[in-house]
Amino acid sequence: ELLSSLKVNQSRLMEDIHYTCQWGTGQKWGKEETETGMSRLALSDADKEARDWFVQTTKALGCHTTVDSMGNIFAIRPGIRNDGPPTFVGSHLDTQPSGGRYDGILGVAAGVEMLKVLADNWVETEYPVGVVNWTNEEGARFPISIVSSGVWAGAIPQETAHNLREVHPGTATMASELARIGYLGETPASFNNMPMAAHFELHIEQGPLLEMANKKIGVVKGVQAYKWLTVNVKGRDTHTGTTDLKSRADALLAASKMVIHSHRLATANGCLASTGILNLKPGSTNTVPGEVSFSLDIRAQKDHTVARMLQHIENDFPKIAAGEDILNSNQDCTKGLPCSITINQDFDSPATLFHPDCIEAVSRAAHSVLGENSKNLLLEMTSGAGHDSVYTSKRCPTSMIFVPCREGVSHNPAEYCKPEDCTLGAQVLLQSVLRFDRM
Ligand code: HGY
Ligand code: MN
Ligand code: MN
Ligand code: MN
Repeated sequence: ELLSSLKVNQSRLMEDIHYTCQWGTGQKWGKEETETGMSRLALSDADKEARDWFVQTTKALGCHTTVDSMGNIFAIRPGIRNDGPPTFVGSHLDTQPSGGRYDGILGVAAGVEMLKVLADNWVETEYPVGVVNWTNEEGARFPISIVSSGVWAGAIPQETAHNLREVHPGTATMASELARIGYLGETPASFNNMPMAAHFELHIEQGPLLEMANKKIGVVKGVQAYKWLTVNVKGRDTHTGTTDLKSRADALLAASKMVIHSHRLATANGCLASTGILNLKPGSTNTVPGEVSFSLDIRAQKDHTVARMLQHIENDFPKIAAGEDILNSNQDCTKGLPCSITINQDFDSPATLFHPDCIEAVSRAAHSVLGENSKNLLLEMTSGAGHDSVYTSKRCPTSMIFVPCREGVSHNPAEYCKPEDCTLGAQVLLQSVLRFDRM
């Protein structure tokens, strides 16, 4: 029927993506990478400008656009009836410090494109539809990922989020930066204040599965579990030229063994363990580092695998700090003095299963968009990355749509998704929303 013939406009969609990437530092990556790279940390000046664009654009398209106390921006296009909550599409405009132009940005731009298609065709949906930009999805600048959808869902206290301190240089907080750029809204971030009939998110896969299998659309059924820890190791600052190896409490040496051990544990338990932040003090060539803190990101399909990893870590890391030879490395590595250790759990996201109705809407939409050969072009999958959809799924029916990205690379300026794949994803997103609206 008429609604299934609505088409997203590929050149307009791609133009929006690249237009909004004038705000950020992608242009610093040299000619070739200018097409793909983007650095736009949450609540930076560049993020403010991208947000301003989102607010102005959605208002011009007839939306009622509001900002909550986490800086989440909700643009709502009225429906024929407005006595029920909107069906939202959402993602994020912030990026990694050395990110790409598709992670998050594609999902928001596809939402804006949906609004444009509806406006162009004078479509009235049964209920309102909305587009949401979630704040600090990446957790790169303020180190909890999907934090603002987490506050909206009531899973993370607002105070915890507002007090989050930036990783570099460590002076600003989320609250101070929200206020500084003018995005500290008055309405408390909550599903009570901003209820949703459903949440759909289009995203690049950020992994290689779709591309390897020659598939075009991932029907995402859930998201794997992940947990973030901060490990602090305390030794003793001493002179490198006068302190023999036996007499050192070298916090970095202990931390290094822990990082290697986490990798061994991950291999043994069939999961992932990664360290992306490493701070050492005092940071001097001729002082043995007396204090180290590092991040540990653990991910697995099953909650019990993550729980088992945590048990091993809590059991083994203090032993490594104390100098026990868990890694069997002391024969060729002088045993020094013991260090002390603390392990903090900063963030925990159990495995997520999306809602069957939304998965169904995406699957049907994908079949209708992909046509005859659709069976061979679809892949049902679980997301390796976290997404705001994890938290929306706690409060409303949710699911996601994945599109392939080149070599599965993401969180890297080389991240790339073909325009025709972006378009297919946006088309499936549009059709999913329309199907759900009439469900
Ligand atoms: O998966 C992540 O860490 C991020 O939220 N995308
Ligand atoms: Mn993302
Ligand atoms: Mn990301
Ligand atoms: Mn000296």
